Amino acid sequence: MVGKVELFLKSELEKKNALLFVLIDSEVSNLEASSKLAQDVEKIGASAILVGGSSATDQIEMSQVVKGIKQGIKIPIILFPGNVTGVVPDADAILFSSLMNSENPYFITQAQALAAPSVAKFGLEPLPTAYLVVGDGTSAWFVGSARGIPFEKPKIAAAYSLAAQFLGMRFVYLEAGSGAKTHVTPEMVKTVRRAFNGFLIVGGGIKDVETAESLVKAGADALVIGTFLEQGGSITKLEEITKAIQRSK
Ligand code: 1GP
Repeated sequence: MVGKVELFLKSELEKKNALLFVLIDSEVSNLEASSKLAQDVEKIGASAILVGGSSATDQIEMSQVVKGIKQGIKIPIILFPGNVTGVVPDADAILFSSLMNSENPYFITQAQALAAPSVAKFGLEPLPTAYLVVGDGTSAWFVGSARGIPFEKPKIAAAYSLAAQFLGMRFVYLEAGSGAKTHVTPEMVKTVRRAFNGFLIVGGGIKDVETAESLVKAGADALVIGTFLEQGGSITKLEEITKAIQRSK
């Protein structure tokens, strides 16, 4: 069933061409910094805040960060869990993801089964997502036991995305990994775009206007940016990126 957050993202996409999601890792930013950051990025046009990541495992801290952020913003908070510990109350939705190219079935269906009752209990809107890890050497790749899709094999990513669509998933997240040295190629995004009809999220290693524009031109619906801000990137520069992707389709 399509819920409020998914409808909101779709309506944003009609207005904005492509969306910016900002990732807040609750283990990197403290509560105060996270709340301020969320407010700042909402002002410059971000459409959602993702909270989580593969190394964010302190559920209590994450819960406090989500609660704290929620008070100051109107855009949705979407959980981005790396494990069952990434499911906390007070968020609006969750990327209910299967790491389809994991070698460990735990990350394909078992964590999901363990987490599903809490998702229902907390009233989180599940966004059915194929999480595809591209390349290797990142935390998402290591923690998720992913057999990373090679950057230069876009057809493999497209095949997984088509399989995701056939399985009823409405979101694909092409993930190079947080702080990745190499971002997903526009060629891969283009190939996936041709195969997959749903909402296409791309993230990992994006930190400049040129890259962001090329990924959106290739067909990304939303870009996720995290490390750029964690490493002191300015809101002004993020605003430039946001403006560029909102006009570059
Ligand atoms: C990581 O795709 C997200 O899961 C964001 O990546 O931290 O490299 O921006 P960065």
